[in-house]
Amino acid sequence: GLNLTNIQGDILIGMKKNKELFFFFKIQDATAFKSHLGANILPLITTTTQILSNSPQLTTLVNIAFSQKGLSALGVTDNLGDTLFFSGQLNGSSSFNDQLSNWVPQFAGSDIDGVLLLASDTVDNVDSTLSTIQSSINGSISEVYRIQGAARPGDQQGHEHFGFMDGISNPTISGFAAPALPGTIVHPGQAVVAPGIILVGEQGDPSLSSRPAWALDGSFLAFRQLQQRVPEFNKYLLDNALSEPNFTVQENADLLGARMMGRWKSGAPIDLTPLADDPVLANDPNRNNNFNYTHPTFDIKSDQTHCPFSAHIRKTNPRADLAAGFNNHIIRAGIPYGPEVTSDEASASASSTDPTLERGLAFVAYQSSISTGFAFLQKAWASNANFHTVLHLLIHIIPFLSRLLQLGKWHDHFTGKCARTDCHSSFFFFLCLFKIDYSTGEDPIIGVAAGDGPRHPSGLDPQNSTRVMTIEQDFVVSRGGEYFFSPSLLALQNTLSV
Ligand code: N7H
Repeated sequence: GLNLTNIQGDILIGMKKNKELFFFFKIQDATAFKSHLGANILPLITTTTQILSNSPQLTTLVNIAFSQKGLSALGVTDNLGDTLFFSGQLNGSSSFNDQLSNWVPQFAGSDIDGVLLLASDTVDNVDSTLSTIQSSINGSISEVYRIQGAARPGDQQGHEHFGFMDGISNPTISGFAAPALPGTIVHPGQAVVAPGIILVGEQGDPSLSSRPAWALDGSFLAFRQLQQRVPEFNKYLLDNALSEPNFTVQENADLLGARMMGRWKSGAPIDLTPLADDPVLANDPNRNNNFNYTHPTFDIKSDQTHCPFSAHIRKTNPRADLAAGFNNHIIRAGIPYGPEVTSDEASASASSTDPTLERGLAFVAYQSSISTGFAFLQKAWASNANFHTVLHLLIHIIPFLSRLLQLGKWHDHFTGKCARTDCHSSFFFFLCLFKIDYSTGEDPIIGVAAGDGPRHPSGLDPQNSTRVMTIEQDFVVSRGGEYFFSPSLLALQNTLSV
């Protein structure tokens, strides 16, 4: 079984507190820091077991993770077997279509050796734990940058800045669920993946053979500071409200937002409730994740009446769309940062240009391989306008081949009996294969087009699934980030602090 006292608490279950500080640091004195890491920080590190036992003395939860630079500074020469981690996020930034001019200078620099994650109910608790750590480690690390994350106030708690409930769907790993441990119950529809998809060195780790032994039960933490342009997002929804009959403009704007996300703001999945929000469904953990885009009498390869292919949650977890299954899973553990939208911002100007009002998501994803996890979801799925296009081609290629075998049925295709509605009008079948509107387009939430140009998601309009919408401006802007390794407690003790 898994050794849950050896696994840092944020990885499998999340620290789930209303305040979380990300304290990015540089190691100033490696020898001194190593001894403090073992003597002063290690005893404060919150394990998975401690979070599951919900022990009341856990006022502030503490986790720590290191960048490749940090491991090198500590004299660790082993290669952890993850090329993106090894080269650092800055080196790969162009492959995300990130604009470096938007990067926070500290992420674009070379000083970040590690990050302390401190989570608690209040900022005061977080600050006092940070000062305890700082005074005990005696200047052996210095602050490079910090992000104070905070759950949104009032009834928006648990919702991210666009207003959508977050943190509903995360995979769990096999061998973790235990009836006696309430936090580990598997809910209907939740993906259960091999432990090595999230934890390095465990069964199912795609690079199992290239890991140093001490890396066992660690996980790669992909951190991104993702700014959200909330007034611009809301304005786009209103300006481009859909045209469902008998809906008000606001209802048609909300519908567009729900179709971009794949969930209503409450969290109810549109695959189960396509045209109206359902807060009761949203709050039922046995139903709110129990869908996979299949429906009786429904062609999953073409039908977007329930959920568009381009919707954020369908792009980043295509569920039954990929019938053969896939190993591209991450566990998300982020938290919002920044202030609420002010009335000024929300009014006519609808712009978020004041840097003191920056808000967004302190995005955290855990996985055993950044290239099959976070980077794959972002690049191969979210930002890839053609993700799902392959599926569309397949549904044409397969009937095409089968028609070649049953020549008598060729006729069906040209007379409109082909399953694809948008194929009917097409006289020449092969032209249909190359029709540009088979492109699903980018994820309207987090997708970024090449050169940061306009995005063109399709499928958002339930009245016309081939309609392509143009989004000139990104609603989520990468302000940069870094890749870290969150080691096991044994590794902190026996490898990193000696
Ligand atoms: Fe996303 N959002 O509020 O708009 N995300 N996300 N995400 N996301 C999800 O199902 C959001 C980002 C995933 O299993 C929900 O738990 C925002 C990145 C995955 O069905 C909401 C940002 C990546 C899922 C948001 C952002 C992902 C998911 C629905 C950036 C990976 C689960 C709540 C500012 C590259 C999909 C839920 C599933 C869900 C939002 C970023 C991935 C509301 C605002 C960068 C895998």
